Amino acid sequence: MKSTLYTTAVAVAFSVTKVAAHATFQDLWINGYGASCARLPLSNSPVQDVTSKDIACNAGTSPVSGKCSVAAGTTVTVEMHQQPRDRSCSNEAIGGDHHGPVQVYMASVSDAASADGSTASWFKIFADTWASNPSGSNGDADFWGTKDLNACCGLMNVKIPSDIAPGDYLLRAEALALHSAGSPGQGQFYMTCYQLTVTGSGTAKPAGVALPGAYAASDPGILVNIHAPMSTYIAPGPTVYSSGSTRSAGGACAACESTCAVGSSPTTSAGSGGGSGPSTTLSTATTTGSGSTPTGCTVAFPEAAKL
Ligand SMILES: [Cu+2]
Repeated sequence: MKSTLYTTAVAVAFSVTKVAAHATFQDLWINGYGASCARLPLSNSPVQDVTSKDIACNAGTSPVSGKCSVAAGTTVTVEMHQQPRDRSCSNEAIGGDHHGPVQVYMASVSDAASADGSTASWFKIFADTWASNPSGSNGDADFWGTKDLNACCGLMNVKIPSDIAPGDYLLRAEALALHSAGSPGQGQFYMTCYQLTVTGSGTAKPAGVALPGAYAASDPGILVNIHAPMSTYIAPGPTVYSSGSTRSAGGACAACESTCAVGSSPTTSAGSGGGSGPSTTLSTATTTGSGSTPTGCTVAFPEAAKL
């Protein structure tokens, strides 16, 4: 599939060959506004070597200049598509029966605009993994995080824990596609790191794990045949941090997952800002500093250039 070029920056970032079905996490929505603080992957190809540094923030990515400011406790929304900003809900966010868990991590860093994710300490803040489908006969028919992404046009809500200390963080969204994972090394990881500055008065500094380090190719959630009946699924990595959140696979789309669309009004969500923002296009949210603009982002994504 040929990708449409949107902006110079995005076009350059996605200029390599695309493969249908594969996908990338792209924009981040904060209080209903799109924000650009993603270290966009250079292609939509997966990372499969869990011992590679690429498992942290995808292959070949570099820090970007923007940081997204977000209050602790805010529910943000990550967005995945096969092609850059292909928001057509008729195209699956991640296609090709790429079923598997969606998990999100954070790592406290001194400067999100320069931090190396492969040396960071990651704690898991969110998981939407697997649930049995009583009317299905195998794992393919069961409920998965990636199916929720597809059902919600690529959007998934993730709460930033309320109690974490303010400061810079990397936020890492990960989808793991398990369609070929019955063979070693064939689990497909799709991840993007976002650069955040978290505000608030929390004090928690959750213990983390290393990526690479926390995953092994033989983990039961990575080396697994989902084409057979499944009675359980153990997602890779540590347990979700106590103030993090989980979502039951197969649940309904909610809040931004249902309402965040280009040109729509922002929906009020937890955290500050958002409630009375402009109702025109999201590009108006690029302006910061007035009372009606969101507090969520320092750089809004350039929808006007695209649409
Ligand atoms: Cu694939």
